Amino acid sequence: MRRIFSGIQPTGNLHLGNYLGAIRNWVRLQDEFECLFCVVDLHAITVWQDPAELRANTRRIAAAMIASGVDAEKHIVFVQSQVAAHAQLAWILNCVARLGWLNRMTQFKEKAGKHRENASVGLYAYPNLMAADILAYKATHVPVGEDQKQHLELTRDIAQKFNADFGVPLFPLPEPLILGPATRVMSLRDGKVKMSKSDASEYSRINMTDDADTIRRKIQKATSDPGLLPDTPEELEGRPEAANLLGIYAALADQTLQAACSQFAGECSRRLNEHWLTLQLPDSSRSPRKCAVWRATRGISMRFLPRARTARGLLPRLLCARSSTW
Ligand code: AQP
Repeated sequence: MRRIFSGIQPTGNLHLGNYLGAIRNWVRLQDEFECLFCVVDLHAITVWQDPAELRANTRRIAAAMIASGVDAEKHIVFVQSQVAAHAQLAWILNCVARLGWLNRMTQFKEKAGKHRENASVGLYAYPNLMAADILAYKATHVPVGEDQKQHLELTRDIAQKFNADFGVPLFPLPEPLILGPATRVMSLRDGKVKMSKSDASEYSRINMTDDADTIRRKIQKATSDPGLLPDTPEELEGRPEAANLLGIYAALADQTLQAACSQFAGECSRRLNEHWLTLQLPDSSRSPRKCAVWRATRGISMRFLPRARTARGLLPRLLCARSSTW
């Protein structure tokens, strides 16, 4: 069975990076795989979120997924915190993963920055929860952007160690699916920084809810260098902004980076940006305002979790440990 699990945090508006790095690939893979697509709100709260905003964003992200073409009738679209198996398995995996492994995670270093001592424990253990998300459903493939590759490798290490420690071939080792010419879309203000929902500058990203005028303004203001565009991708070395703009164009025009280089060789970036504007972006402003229907995933994860518990030596789950004096 080939099964996909992938998720997005409800930390703000979806942007072009989320679309090209993740959602567009989800939509394209839907016919080949059984899919679970998740709004990962437990990941979002590893950094501060306003509660009302988080609730609204959770619905908004699910609506944007559906507006982008995710088929919620055929596949499972759900909210992470509504399925207890994620947190339960994450704790078991916290006890499998090694501190040395987590210490190598670059995303924690980037997100915690200079204030490492003030970061939440959740932010540090984030990759173990991501491993639980994937392994709870025995997913075989995980479509992600380049930024999540290291976390996927960690998931494979955790699965391998669990299987070896307890002598059970319980978890398959999931394969990352990192597809297309824009697997790491960079900020429109700084080609060395990833396009991100939480970047303070609105001009750093194109949101999927931006209207045509806003997109035009953002592209016109996008940072580039004064050099002419080269013939080959290799010549983009050391030119992060030009590489980013060409990569995005190639992805949106559904062509290779080499084809985009050939098309714009000898032109300035401004000329490339004019072409950008003729390309179709997904319009998630047409998405349903409210997305209240989640197909429960309990059927899958609850059947499977007891086997992980038993392998680990834990007794069966009680629904609630309740005292009669409550
Ligand atoms: N810039 C990007 N280029 C390509 N892919 C990207 N993804 C995110 N940013 C880019 C992919 O989108 C999926 C969902 O990501 P996420 O929302 O769960 O977390 P993130 O990677 O931390 O995204 P952001 O936008 O940077 O959120 P904040 O600012 O809240 O941290 C993943 O598959 C990711 O690879």
